[in-house]
Amino acid sequence: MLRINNLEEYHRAYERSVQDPEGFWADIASSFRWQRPWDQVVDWNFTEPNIKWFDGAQLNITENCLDRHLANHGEKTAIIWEPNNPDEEVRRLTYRQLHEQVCQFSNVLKKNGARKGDRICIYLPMVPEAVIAMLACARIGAIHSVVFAGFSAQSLSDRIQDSECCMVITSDGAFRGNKELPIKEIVDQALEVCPSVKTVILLERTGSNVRLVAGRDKLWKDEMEKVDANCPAEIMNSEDMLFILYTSGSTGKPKGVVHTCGGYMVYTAYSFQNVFQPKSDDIYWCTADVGWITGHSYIVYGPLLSGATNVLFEGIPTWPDAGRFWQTIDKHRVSIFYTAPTAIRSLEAAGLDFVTPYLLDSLRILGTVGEPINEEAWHWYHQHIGKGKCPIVDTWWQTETGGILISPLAGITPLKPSYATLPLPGVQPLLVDADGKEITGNGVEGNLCIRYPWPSIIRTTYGDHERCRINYFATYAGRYFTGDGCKRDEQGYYRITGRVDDVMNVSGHRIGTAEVEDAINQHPDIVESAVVGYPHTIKGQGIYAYVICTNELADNDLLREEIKAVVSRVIGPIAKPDKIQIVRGLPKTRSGKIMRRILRKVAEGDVDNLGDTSTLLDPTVVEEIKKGA
Ligand code: 7RM
Repeated sequence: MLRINNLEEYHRAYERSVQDPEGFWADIASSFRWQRPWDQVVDWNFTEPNIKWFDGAQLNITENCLDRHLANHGEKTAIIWEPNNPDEEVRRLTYRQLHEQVCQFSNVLKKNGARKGDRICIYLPMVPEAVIAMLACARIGAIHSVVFAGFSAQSLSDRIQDSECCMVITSDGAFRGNKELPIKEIVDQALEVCPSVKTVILLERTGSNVRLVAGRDKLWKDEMEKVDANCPAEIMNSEDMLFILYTSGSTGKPKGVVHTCGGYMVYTAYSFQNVFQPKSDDIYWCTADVGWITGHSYIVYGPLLSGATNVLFEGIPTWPDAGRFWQTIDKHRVSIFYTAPTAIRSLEAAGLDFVTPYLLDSLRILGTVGEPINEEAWHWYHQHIGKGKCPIVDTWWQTETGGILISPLAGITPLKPSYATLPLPGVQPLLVDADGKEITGNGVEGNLCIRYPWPSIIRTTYGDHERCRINYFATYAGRYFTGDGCKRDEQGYYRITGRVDDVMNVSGHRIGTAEVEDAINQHPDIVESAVVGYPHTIKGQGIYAYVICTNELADNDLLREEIKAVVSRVIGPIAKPDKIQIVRGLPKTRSGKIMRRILRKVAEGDVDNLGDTSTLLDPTVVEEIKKGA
């Protein structure tokens, strides 16, 4: 693995990755275990798009995550599981134990009819079995589709149906702070409309009473007893699908982003090692959920490929109190800590009394991901958590990029608060204007594109390649378009300023405005709605909904509560609007398009700078909206 050790090596690696990308990536890839070498390093065009990395090569990613480590550090701890309740016992799994569990559960999957290429849905809380289930799928060549266990039954069934999963791996319930979620009930409800699912494997986590459907539902522990732990890894082609992960776009329902085996393996390991610069005795903790891409790439694959020791956290940052993160860092002597700006801001707001009881002296490196970090939060994190001595890696990337594309390398790249700084070697960013013309030079701002593929770039959106083309490759011909706005400062450092499309980022969660509108419109009293994001001090963005009702209602507050309940039921609590304004009309152009720019301005409270409203069909609606804001 080509590990960069200083700034000069970074510049040299970067230069080589541009001059000779194939040689560069071939060298990196050569440090993995392949069953057969590749015929070609990369073969690509961004027109169809058709992108292949290490084509012709054969491998299994789990041999690289597990088997490869057994000879020299099988007894090293792979996972330290910190339960929701700090008084419950911690679980530890060595690489050898994890390997054994994964092999055994792979046999459970096979015994229940799962085969290479089948899609398997995983809907689990943050327990070691979530990691075991993902790796077991990968071991037998089944494609995992992890759904965050905070999503509703409808969101779950949409995802299961879209990729026709044959199996769901889930639990009875989930502990989240002082709440207990009825996971199995949600699955049962979802499966009423999912005929493709023949088997449910149920992990007992909370011990709550659940109904088992005869012939369909089987207990994890019973199934494990029926099989042994000997399971050779399925031989996969480099471009075989590894997983599908659903993410929100600017239109329609969430789409299934597809990642494939070889390139994803090479890039997650490479980026993990270079961004976080882990040493063999580091304790690494990424606070994301495995239901998001951050959990896939930087809890499961990147760290395990690198033989790291990984903390897996079941709980939430604010329970039993807002000191939970800091207490847990001391408890496990965490040295690399990776979290989201929204968590930092909410813990900052809780006050230093929750921080000062803890030493935090094990920390060496800090990271952030998911949304822009404001300077204020950056300094608080740096000073009060890192005690002024830990570099912060502000890592920019996306579900579609598979791994971190722009970030400092810890301890190597000079930092600049709120800047993701420089691209990793192999990543070629460019800024374009609205017409797609490249903006060259420094001290500029534009839309962020990438001009050359990297190994973990999205391959397709499941079942709908055209959508992948339109979303990412058609806006600017020959470029991958990220959907983000971006500044490049005088020094050439990048700062991602946020989405330029109709995707919101609420507490680091990606939510499409269209999805929320569709959910709101399910309320019987709503005729039409328009949703925009607005600046929110803790969440980064809040959700602002403008709604038109069928007729005047007696109780508007009741309506607001009902709308929130509908959105929770249809999507999940993370998509609940923060503000709901009842309006009589929406600002539309003569062609019927909603002018979201105006709605965003009003939601921001900037009602005096609405810009040109002359193309509006009925300018009086704007006056009314301004008054009602
Ligand atoms: C990893 C992840 C992707 C969107 C992306 C950005 C935003 C992510 C940063 C960031 C500023 C960052 N995947 N984003 N990281 N914005 N600075 N360091 O979050 O698919 O869920 O979201 O998140 O807008 O396009 S994601």
